[in-house]
Amino acid sequence: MIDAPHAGAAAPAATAANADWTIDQGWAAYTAEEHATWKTLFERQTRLLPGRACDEFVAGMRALPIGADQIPDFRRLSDVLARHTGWQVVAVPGLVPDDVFFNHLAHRRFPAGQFIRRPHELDYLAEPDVFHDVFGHVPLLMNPVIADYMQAYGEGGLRAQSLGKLPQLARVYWYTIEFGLVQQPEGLRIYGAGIASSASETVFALDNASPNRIRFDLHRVMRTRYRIDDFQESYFVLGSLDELLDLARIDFMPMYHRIEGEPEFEPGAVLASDAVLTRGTGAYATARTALRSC
Ligand code: HBI
Ligand code: FE
Repeated sequence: MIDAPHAGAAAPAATAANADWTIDQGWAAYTAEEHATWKTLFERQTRLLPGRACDEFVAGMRALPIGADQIPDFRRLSDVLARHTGWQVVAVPGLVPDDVFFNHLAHRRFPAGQFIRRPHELDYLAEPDVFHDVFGHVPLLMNPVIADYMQAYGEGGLRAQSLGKLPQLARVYWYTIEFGLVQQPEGLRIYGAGIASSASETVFALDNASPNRIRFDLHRVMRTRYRIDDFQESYFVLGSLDELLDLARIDFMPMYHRIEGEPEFEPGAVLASDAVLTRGTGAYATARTALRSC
C-alpha cells in the first residue's frame, strides 16, 4: 500500500497514556499547517472518488461532519456515528497492539490516529494517521453492515489471537476493509480504506492493467499473503457489501481447521479455481521486483 499505510506486523510506535492506548485528540492544538495538509489530501481524494468509491462510502461521507477545511473533531464524528450505528471514534497515537485494537473494535470504538502525516510524506507513511483512519474508514462505519462486520472482526481477532490464527483472519480484514472492491450496478467500486485514502492506489486499483481482480472467496483469501508496502497484486471483489453480513456471523473455527496444512498463496497468484474478473498483466509488480533486485 502506498499512501495509506498500515497495520500488520509493525510495532506500535508511541507509549500509551491510558491502558487502552487512547489519548485526547487535542483538536484545538492542530496547527494551520496540519489543517492545510488535511485539506490537500481531502481535495485530492474528493476529486478522484466520484465514480470510483462505492455508494455506501459516499453516503457516509455526506452524512458526517468531514470537510476540506479542518481535520475533523472526533467528538463531533462520534455524536453522529453513535446515533446511526452506535460507533465512536477515539484518538490513539498510531498503531496500537493487536489486542488493544481488537478490544476497541469489539466495543464499537474505532481507534483513529491522532496525528497527520508531514507535508513531505503525503504519499507514503508507515502508520495509520488521521487522514487514513477518518477519511478512509469512518464513512463506512455509518453503514449498518460494515458497523457489525467491524465489531465482529474485533471479537474474532481476540479469539484468533488465542488460537494462533491471527495471520489467517488478518488477511480477511486486509482484503475487505482495507483493500476491498465491490461490484455495483454502475461498475466496480472501492470500499477498502487503504485504497480510498490513497490517491495513487485509487487509480491503480480500478484503472491499471497490472493487478488481478478476483471474485472474493473466503477460503481462498484466508490462504493469501499480502503486501503491506506496495500496491496490491490482486484485489478481491464482493458482489455486494451485504456479503460482509455472512462474514460477520460466520464461525471461523472450521475454516481455521480446514486450511491447516493447506498451501498458502503468494499475493499475485491466480488459481484455476478463481473467478477472475480481470487477469492482470503483472507489469507493475514485475517492474518493482526488477528495481528491488538491483
Ligand atoms: N492499530 N491504530 C491501529 N490501526 C490498525 O488498523 C491496527 C492497529 N493495530 C493492529 C492492527 N491494526 C492489525 O495488526 C490487525 O488488524 C491484525
Ligand atoms: Fe486502515
